[in-house]
Amino acid sequence: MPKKDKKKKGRKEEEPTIRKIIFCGLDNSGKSSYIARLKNQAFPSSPTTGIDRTQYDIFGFPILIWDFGGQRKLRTSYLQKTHFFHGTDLLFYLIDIQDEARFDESISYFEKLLEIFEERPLIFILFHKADPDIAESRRVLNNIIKIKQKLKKPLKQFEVFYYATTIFDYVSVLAPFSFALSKLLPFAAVLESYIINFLEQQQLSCIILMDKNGTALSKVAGKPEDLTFCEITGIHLVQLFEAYEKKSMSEPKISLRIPSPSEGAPGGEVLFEKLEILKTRYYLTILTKDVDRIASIKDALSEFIEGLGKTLEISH
Ligand SMILES: Nc1nc2c(ncn2[C@@H]2O[C@H](COP(=O)(O)OP(=O)(O)OP(=O)(O)O)[C@@H](O)[C@H]2O)c(=O)[nH]1
Ligand SMILES: [Mg+2]
Repeated sequence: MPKKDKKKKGRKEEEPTIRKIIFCGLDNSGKSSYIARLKNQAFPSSPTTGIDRTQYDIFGFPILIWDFGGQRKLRTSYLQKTHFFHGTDLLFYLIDIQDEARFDESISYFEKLLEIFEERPLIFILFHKADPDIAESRRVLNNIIKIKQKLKKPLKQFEVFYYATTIFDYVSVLAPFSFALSKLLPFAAVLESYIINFLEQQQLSCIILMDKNGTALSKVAGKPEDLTFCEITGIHLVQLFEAYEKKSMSEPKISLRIPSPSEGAPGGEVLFEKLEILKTRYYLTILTKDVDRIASIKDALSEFIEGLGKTLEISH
């Protein structure tokens, strides 16, 4: 569970709180590919030969990601050297949902891992390789039910979240990670209430704050369909702006009018803003259905963004 680092002697300021997220699962389950997709990096060309550690900063707040290579001899060694797992806040466990022949092997490894934890991390189980053409198939859905049933008992004492993911659907990769961050970041609740306040004040349909990889750090919406619409639109705009950034091109001011195709369907005006907080780029996607109020929303936006930066700097 989240913990505060100890103060070091002779230092007035507290060290930043560090969160540890670990990725486990059998070899070939797709852990490194999932992490690479999350960070918009090249896919790995070979299996992980040990533990790959990387740092992911959110508003200057360090998150350590540990990718535990899953080959058999590595798994055996982790189960003997359990100190690797100390201080874990959150565990992502990936199961290749297409590899039926290895379900029992994966469940057995997972059960052994669960026995190691004295402090109980949050558990995110990813039914991975649920590729778009098979995600809704009877085979995959049945496999998910079967595995969940088998894990019920060993997971009794844990808080667990399940997702079906695939590297071929970027939103499926981002969704569990965004939710995981909202569970770990101490300022998530403050940030969310600040954003809800603006949503209500301006009668907006949705607001999403993303980092430069498109990971949602906070998202609020009245209706789930508006959230999905805004999320997909926002992710693509983030990628567009990041591509401009790489070529050192200055980005345009974006305001997109996307009319609803039918009564009640998502649509409206999308405002998109790049922000700089603690020297890092973040992006704000806003959806309103009341296009006549665009001018007054834009007027209020700069104050909202300024307050957002302050909220985050203070909570940090
Ligand atoms: N169809 C499909 N293949 C995937 C997906 N994610 C990863 N793969 C493939 O699965 C294989 C293994 O991926 P890795 O990311 O190296 O697996 P890993 O879990 O890190 O494996 P180890 O490092 O050995 O533990 C690669 O060929 C990937 O291209 C997915 O969502 N769908
Ligand atoms: Mg790997």
